[in-house]
Amino acid sequence: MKKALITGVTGQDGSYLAEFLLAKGYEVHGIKRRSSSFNTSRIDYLYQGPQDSGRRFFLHYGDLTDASNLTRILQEVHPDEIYNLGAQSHVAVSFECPEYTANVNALGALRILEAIRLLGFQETRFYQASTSELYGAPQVFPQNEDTPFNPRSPYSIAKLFAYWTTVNFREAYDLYACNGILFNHESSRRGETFVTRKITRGLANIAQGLEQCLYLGDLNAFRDWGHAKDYVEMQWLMLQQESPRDFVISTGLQHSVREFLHYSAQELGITIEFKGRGDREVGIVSSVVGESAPAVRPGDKIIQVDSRYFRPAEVESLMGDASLARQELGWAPKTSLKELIGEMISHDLKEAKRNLLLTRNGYRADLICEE
Ligand code: NDP
Ligand code: GDR
Repeated sequence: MKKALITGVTGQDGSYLAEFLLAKGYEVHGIKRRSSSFNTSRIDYLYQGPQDSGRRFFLHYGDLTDASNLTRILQEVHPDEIYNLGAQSHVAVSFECPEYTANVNALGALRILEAIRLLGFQETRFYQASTSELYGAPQVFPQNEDTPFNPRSPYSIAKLFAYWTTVNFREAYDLYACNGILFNHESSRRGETFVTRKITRGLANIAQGLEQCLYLGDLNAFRDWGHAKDYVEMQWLMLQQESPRDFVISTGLQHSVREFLHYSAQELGITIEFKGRGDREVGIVSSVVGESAPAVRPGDKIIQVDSRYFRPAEVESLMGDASLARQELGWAPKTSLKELIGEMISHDLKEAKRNLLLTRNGYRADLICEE
């Protein structure tokens, strides 16, 4: 039975990858951080108790900033494959915490690669979660494996270090180490502060009357959005090749944040018209059809641009060319943007309805805790 170790197993991709590898028959080990509240909600459904004789999913406490911990876990598990998905993954937050971001995203990758080398695990294969943010402000469209990098945030600068460290360990020590340069991928498990989930969750709450207005930053940024579930399969495939190589994974289509907003609103039967410019821009409801948004009326202001969400340096436009992955790995995205948005809205609408029901029926967390 093959063994995989996943850093960032509690995150969006980590949860899908763990599910995928377990279904393939792997023994899966994940590293989770100690936190004062539960942080395993995305993987709880995969949990197997210590009494389960067929147990193949194991969690270890650890942190990418802690080299001795990582080395010990590697030594104990001796994995065939390591997927380094752990990161401070929020670009805007990286401007607030640049040093921490560098420690986790840049040195974290180095720490794992050094542990592989020092333990003499020459057969262990390593996947690094690289990113389209490396391209930053690209001069070439669409971007592929040969497009020059031009990172524009502490997040992507740290990821650039990890990218080159991965290449360096491949060249210097002959390790099977490769980078997946993944463009944005989303799902109903996406963190709530990334723009897609912020939009689907915010609009669903507004539709049900739980919120009045959604505050957003740059609506004119363009991204190439795919589905996370499709993308983790590629992470695995990259480690199954004869020799290691870096691959771009993307859909090859781009849309603006504004378009994502329109499509999400449409799923709820809401049409929005934009008025004003810059940080004075607002989105007003022009019509509502169907029954998904009972709390919304024409004329409601439900979107407000807020300069607090602008970034010191913005990445305006990204679109990937995944021809190499198409050729070598048989890559083709399975989920369209419309399907992705449909899934996210449907999930967040269900959540909003549940929360509304709890609020209406007098649910009060403080009372329940006191019992
Ligand atoms: P998430 O933010 O959902 O997950 C990040 C994971 O990293 C979480 O499990 C988090 O733990 C963990 N983590 C954070 N800090 C540390 C640390 N110091 N030590 C150990 N673990 C840590 O990200 P995604 O799942 O979306 O992305 C996975 C990887 O892919 C990331 O490296 C990201 O940068 C990269 N990437 C993502 C893309 C995307 O569009 N999703 C595109 C390209 C690259 P906790 O749950 O406790 O916070
Ligand atoms: P990104 O994703 O920075 O591409 O990084 P995010 O969803 O945060 O931003 C995408 C674009 O939307 C604009 N935007 C907003 N973003 C957020 N978060 N909140 C807002 O209110 C808002 N309004 C507009 C942003 O300015 C940006 O242009 C993601 C992460 O998963 C990284 O880890 C990964 O490497 C890249 O995708 C590929």
